[in-house]
Amino acid sequence: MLTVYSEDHYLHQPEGELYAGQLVPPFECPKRVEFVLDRLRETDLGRVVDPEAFGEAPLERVHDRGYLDFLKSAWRQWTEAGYGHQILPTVWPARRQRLRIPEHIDGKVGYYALAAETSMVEGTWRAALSSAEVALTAAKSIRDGQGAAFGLCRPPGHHAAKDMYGGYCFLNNAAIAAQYFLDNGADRVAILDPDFHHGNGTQDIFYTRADAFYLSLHGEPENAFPHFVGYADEIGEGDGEGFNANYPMPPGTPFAVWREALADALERIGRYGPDVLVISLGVDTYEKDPISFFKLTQGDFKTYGGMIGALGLPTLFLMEGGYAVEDVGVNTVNVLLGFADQG
Ligand code: SP5
Ligand code: ZN
Repeated sequence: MLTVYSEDHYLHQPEGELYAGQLVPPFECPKRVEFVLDRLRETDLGRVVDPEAFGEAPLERVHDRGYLDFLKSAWRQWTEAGYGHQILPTVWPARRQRLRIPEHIDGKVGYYALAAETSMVEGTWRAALSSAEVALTAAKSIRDGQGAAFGLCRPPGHHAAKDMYGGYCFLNNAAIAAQYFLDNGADRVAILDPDFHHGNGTQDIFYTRADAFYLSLHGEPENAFPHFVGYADEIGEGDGEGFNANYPMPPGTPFAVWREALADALERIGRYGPDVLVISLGVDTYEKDPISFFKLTQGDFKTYGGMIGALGLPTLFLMEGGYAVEDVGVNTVNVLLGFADQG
């Protein structure tokens, strides 16, 4: 299986993450992908290549132009305001306020942010753009006939909506890749999201459409980020009704329960009959993940990779979350190895 990877992710290294009332070293850090790369090389899963440039057109298919311009210019505006540290939101359009875009960068940041744990720095835009190009390059290899590919994306993407960043995400790599498939010959795409967190951004982008079926297994919103979306009764709207499926699960959920949800999701994907499957591959479902509450073991990742492989679909894996840094490589590559055994 081909892996696509860019060193540009090093350009995104925030000073700290707002967590439990403190600035702590970011959970979402470069070491995560270093461990994945090391593990890929140990297991000779296949070649690792650099991404190609795609420009901004594929991003505009998913994101607002104004939002992209904000991401590109936020650091300049922030420093022009006299600020010398990472960009963090401090204010939001709360209930009964107006959704106008303010002029001052403080207002703009609050308008476009969906959470405050995610900081931006000077290189964030470049890193996010390269991460999307990693996803697009891997997608292109599948369009050109490969059965599977892995985009080692960092920063991740599934929390980024049409016009919002947060949850460590800026550009929605999975949505951009799915839209790329639809724009290049696919009629239907399924996006399966086994990351511990609900992919609010991906759900939002495809919520009213039938050409992309989004299915997510995640920590229930009552107890897990992003807290305000991800309930089981969110089934899509209009043309999209029936093409969104959420499987929220409570603290302590073991693999025996989680795999039943996965089996159900895979069965629904099989019935949908997509031309291609995109996997938002977060491994923060791991029992030792520091910010999550499912109980998957290392071997479980291989098992569920095999379950996905048994579908027999062209499959694009894109890296999302996973914060038990030293085990992220083994867990991620276990999914790919399990998939390849079944493929
Ligand atoms: C891509 C991805 O996995 N993003 C996750 C973003 C989560 N950010 C908020 C984390 C808040 C964690 N609070 C958990 C309390 C555990 N004691
Ligand atoms: Zn996650």
